[in-house]
Amino acid sequence: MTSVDISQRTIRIGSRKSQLALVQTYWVKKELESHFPEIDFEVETMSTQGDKILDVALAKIGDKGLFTKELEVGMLSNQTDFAVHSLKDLPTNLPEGLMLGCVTKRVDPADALVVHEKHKDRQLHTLPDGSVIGTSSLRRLAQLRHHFPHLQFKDVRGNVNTRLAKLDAGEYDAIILAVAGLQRLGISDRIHQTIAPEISLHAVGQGALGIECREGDTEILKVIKALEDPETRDRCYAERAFLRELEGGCQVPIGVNTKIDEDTLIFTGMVASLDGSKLIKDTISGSRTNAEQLGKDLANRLRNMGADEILAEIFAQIERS
Ligand code: DPM
Repeated sequence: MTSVDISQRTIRIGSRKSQLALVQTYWVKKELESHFPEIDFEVETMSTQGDKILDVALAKIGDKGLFTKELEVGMLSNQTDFAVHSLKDLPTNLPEGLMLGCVTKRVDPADALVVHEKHKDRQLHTLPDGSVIGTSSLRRLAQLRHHFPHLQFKDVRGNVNTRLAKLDAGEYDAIILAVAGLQRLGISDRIHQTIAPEISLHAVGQGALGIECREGDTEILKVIKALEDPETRDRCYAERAFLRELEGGCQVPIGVNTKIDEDTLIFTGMVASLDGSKLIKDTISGSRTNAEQLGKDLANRLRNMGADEILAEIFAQIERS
């Protein structure tokens, strides 16, 4: 096999244009430049469908690569060499010819409560009856409804900054955002309460970055693998196998929590009905070398505990809408 001399080549990175996407992509670029000072990296920005459609609830548009498709076309047409995503936005099944080449070290995967100034002395359980919480995540909605029936929920779309502006303008009493996004944007001071996993399990892949590249592009793979964190990778592969087995995307309230203790992976997963009235949750543990199998096994356990019915109900509801 003739190998291309990678140092002769400029590597092009595809990214969305949002501030968070750019922060993430430039972080990857900077890290790779320090590993490979001889290589030139260039960023190419693109808008995705998810950036353009801002007036429709996330769950209604579906989840077939809403935030990733245009970046994938860029790679398949050799316009770019790899793309940086929030791993939680990357579907569990990728288009033919592409692969998940690297999972970076995860930061705090929890969700955060961000409140309007007038509620600065309150927490989720002490917010006044009927307080309006902004989120378009069915996962957050179902779990919070389950624990806090006194709250109301309203859709909120747009990037993190747009959401914060809507909150500050008084459209909501509070909103829920990922801790990771707020930290990366340098606005962790907006985190009012970190939501414990006992209340709300995070999304699959939350807090990690996923780097997608062409299948079999060994030169590019070698480069991006430099940023892989094996512990995050095993946890996220298990989480993604769990989600794939449940055929869930962002249309279904599914949450997870994973930990690695020595060589053991401890995995909690849950499936809830949209109104939060039914919530099925269980924990499995086993060797981290079987990460994906553990994810599948947990999914099947939840199915046997009744998740199947919940999912069927939700899919029927989506069909009707
Ligand atoms: C996905 C969801 C959301 C994003 C659904 C979910 C949140 C949507 C909402 C799949 N993608 O979490 O249940 O709250 O209305 C997104 C964010 C980040 C990546 C923003 C956020 C940053 C955090 C990270 C949007 N994707 O969740 O606050 O890297 O994990």
